[in-house]
Amino acid sequence: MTKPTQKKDRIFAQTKLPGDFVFDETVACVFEDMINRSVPGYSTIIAMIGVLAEEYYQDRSRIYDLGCSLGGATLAAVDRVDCRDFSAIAIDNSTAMIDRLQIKLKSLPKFASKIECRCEDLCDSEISDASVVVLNFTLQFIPLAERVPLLRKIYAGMKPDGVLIISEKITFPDEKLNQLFIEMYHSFKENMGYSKLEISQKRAALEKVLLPETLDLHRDRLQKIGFQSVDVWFQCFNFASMVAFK
Ligand code: GEK
Repeated sequence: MTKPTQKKDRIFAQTKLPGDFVFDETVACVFEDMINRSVPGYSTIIAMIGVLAEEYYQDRSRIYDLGCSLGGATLAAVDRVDCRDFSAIAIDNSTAMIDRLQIKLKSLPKFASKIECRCEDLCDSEISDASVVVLNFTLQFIPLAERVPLLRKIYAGMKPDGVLIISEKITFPDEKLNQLFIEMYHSFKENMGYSKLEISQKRAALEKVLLPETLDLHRDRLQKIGFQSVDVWFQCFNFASMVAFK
């Protein structure tokens, strides 16, 4: 069995024709490098998802990783609840991502039988008996009108005291702060080795598909749906991660 290789992200290094960003094979084969160099604090967030899963996973319940990509958050969570009898469901609508995750799981036999991979649109997914639900930089790609129905479905499928972890790129109502955090983020990306061309071409490709919202909007929406104790546990520039309890 050949392990899927991961390459350096050079997708936007040459001038490209305009087009929307898609999670295809080209992205899947550089994804680890791309997300680590593009999301400030990604490795910290992944590690802390493991810590939160260990704390809030309830016996005989399920862990859901919605928009799992290559399973970074799934594996961090299951690694921390490994001594308990768990079941995890990793969902993504990108065939390229799910195929790679399934191949990766073949080399991790102790987890393979306990992690179900589903290639489907998470807006159509069934969610039940969940004590830990992860939306790690996924909600931002869901059309705005589908976010409330999706979050309601997640809430309905969760057990009392279960935790939802939502990480997102965010926007700020104060235009000066918004600009400042975007500029700081672009400096971060330059420090991570991306050129100005790569940064601007990726930004243009994401413009219509990654739709960020404010932290206030996230908090209000989650509370209106019924979640309690909602707040941010991580923030760096225009990236944040929140917890919300049922
Ligand atoms: C991580 N959580 O490494 N249904 C299912 N999957 C979707 C949908 C949808 N409607 N829309 C987007 N996706 C991961 C990182 S990446 C974030 C998540 C990023 C999937 C999409 O295919 C992609 O794999 C993932 O959501 C977003 O912790 O690249 O910024």
